[in-house]
Amino acid sequence: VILYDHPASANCLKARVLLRQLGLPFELVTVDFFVGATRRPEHLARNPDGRVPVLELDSGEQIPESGAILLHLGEGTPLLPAAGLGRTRVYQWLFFEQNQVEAGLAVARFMALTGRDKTMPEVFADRLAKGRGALQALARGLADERPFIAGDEYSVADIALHAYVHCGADAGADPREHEAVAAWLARVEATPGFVNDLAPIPASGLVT
Ligand SMILES: N[C@@H](CCC(=O)N[C@@H](CS)C(=O)NCC(=O)O)C(=O)O
Repeated sequence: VILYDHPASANCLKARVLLRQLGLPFELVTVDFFVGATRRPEHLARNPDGRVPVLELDSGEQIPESGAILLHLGEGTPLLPAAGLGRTRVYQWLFFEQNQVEAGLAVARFMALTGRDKTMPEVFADRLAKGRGALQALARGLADERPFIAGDEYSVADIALHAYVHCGADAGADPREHEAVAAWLARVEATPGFVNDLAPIPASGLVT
């Protein structure tokens, strides 16, 4: 398989973590969104929404959206429960990740690390508040003392949430202020084969 990727994207990190934990061989192709490469025709043909990650299967089929990639690769593995309430819990947290964590914390972090917090302070404050709310919700979700977010077993929902939660302090929202979140992050990072190779945002991403 090919992963159309960017090393500084935590949405892409989700797919890299799962591919490695499943021991699947893959080729990484960087699509540099800092120079507009995600919006060129060849990438829009892979993903109508013009973003990474996109997973290309050996059949040539292409799968955009980090959550869809996790679900596709997780099928039939211990990281995705069989259909039923267990799987529904995984969906619950995957949708939460996209609506609250990705749209709040991830955007606030990107803005803070690229100087857009200064050029668009009201947008930044809004996204940061949303991100802080997401961390509080996650802490409540972990308060039942089960080890992982969807229950007793590590799942693709943990991989999805880890991506932008673990680096929330970059946005000014430290996830480790919540004891339950800190302990969960440590458990996720200790799962076999977990590699966090999220790269720093390149200088070309900074607003001048
Ligand atoms: N909902 C998508 C979001 C993907 C996304 O926002 N990707 C960013 C990088 S983290 C991107 O490709 N941005 C470039 C662009 O918008 O052109 C997912 O979860 O995969």
